[in-house]
Amino acid sequence: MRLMNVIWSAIRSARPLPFSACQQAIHLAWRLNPSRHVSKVERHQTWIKSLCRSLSATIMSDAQKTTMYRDLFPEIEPYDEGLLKVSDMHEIYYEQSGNKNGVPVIYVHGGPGGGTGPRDRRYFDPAAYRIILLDQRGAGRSKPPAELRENTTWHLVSDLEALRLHLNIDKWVVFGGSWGSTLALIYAEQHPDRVKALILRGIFTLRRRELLWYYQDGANHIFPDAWEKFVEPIPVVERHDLMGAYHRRLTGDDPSIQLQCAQRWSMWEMSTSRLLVDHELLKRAETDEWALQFAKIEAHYFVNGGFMRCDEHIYEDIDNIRHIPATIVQGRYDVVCPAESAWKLHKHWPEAELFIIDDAGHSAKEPGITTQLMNAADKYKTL
Ligand code: STX
Repeated sequence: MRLMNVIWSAIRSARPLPFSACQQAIHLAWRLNPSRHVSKVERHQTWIKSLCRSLSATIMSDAQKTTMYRDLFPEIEPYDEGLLKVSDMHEIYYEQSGNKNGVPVIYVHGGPGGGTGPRDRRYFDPAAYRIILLDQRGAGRSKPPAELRENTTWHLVSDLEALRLHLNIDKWVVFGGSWGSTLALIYAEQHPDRVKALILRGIFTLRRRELLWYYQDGANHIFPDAWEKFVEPIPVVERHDLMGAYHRRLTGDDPSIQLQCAQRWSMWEMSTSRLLVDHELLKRAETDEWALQFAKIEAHYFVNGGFMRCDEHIYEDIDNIRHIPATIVQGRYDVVCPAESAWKLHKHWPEAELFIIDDAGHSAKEPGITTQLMNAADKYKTL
C-alpha cells in the first residue's frame, strides 16, 4: 500500500521526460508486471505514460534528473495594471503579479514588437517575486499600436527607467530573451546599478551578420520551405535586400500590402522559432493587429541597426556589467539567433554562466529552455 501511495504521489507530480528515460521506465514497468498484455498497455496509455514518467524518475541518476523538464508555475492574475505616459505620443502598458513585497523582476519581451502575455508571468515563483511585465512602445497593449515615431532602443531604455521609478523600485532582476536579451543587455550596460541579476535567453546582439543570417542568407538553408513563403511577396529584383524591401512595404501606404507582408514576415519567425514546428504558433502570425505590430516594429529596428553605436556595441560595453550575476540560456539549434552570439558573449563575459540546451531551438517555450530559465529565476530569488 505504501508503495502504491509513493507511486501515485510521483504520478501526480510527473513531468515530461526525455524519451530514452521513458523507454527505460517501460522496461522496468514491464519487469514489474510481465503478465500485462500489450493491448491492455495500449488501452491504458495515459496511465502507463504517467507511471513511466514517475518510475523513470526513481531509476534515473542525478545527472539524468537535471535534464528533467519543469512545468511553469500556475496561472496567475495581475494585482495591478496600468498605462504609463512616457511621451506626448506613447503610453506603455505594464502589470504586476506575484508577491508585492517580493524581489522585483522585469520581463523584457522579444521582437521588438512581440509584446507580453499571461504565460510570461509563470517563469517566476509568485511567492518570492514581484513580477513586472511591460509592453514596449507600439507593442502589445501599449498605445498607439505599431507606432514607429519616437521608437528607438534608447526610448525603450528610458521607458524601463521611467517604469522602475514609477513603481518605486531600487533594483530589479532583468529577464529577457531574443530581442529581450538585446534590450536587457543594453539597459544593464547603461544602468548597471539598477540590475540585481540578468537572465538571458537566445542571445541576439543585433550585429549586421546576425540580421543577414536570418533575413538574407543563412536560416533559409535550413528552412527552404518556410523561406519560399517569406520571399514570395518581394519581386526577384528586390530580393538582394529583403529587410529593406519588407520595410518599404510595411511602412508604405497600401494597407492590404502592409498586412500581407506583416503576415509573411511574422510567419517566417513563427515557422523557425522551435526545434519542432508548432502549428498553433503559426496561427498567431495570421492575427492582423499582432502581425502588424511585430513586423513593422522589427523591420524598423533592423533596417536601423537597432539604433546602436556600432555592431560591437554590446560587447564593447560589457565591462560595465561583468560584476552582475547572470545566466545565459541558449538553444543549440536556435536558427533565429544562432549560438555563435551566446558563445561570443560568454567569451567576453566568462563570469556569466552559460547553458547550451542540446534539444532546443529559439523559443522560451521549449522544455529544456523553460527549465533552465526557471532554475535561474529560482537561483536569484533570494538576492
Ligand atoms: N526577432 C527575435 C525576437 O526577439 C528577430 C523574437 N523572436 N520571436 C519573438 O521574439 C517572440 C517570442 C516575441 C514572438
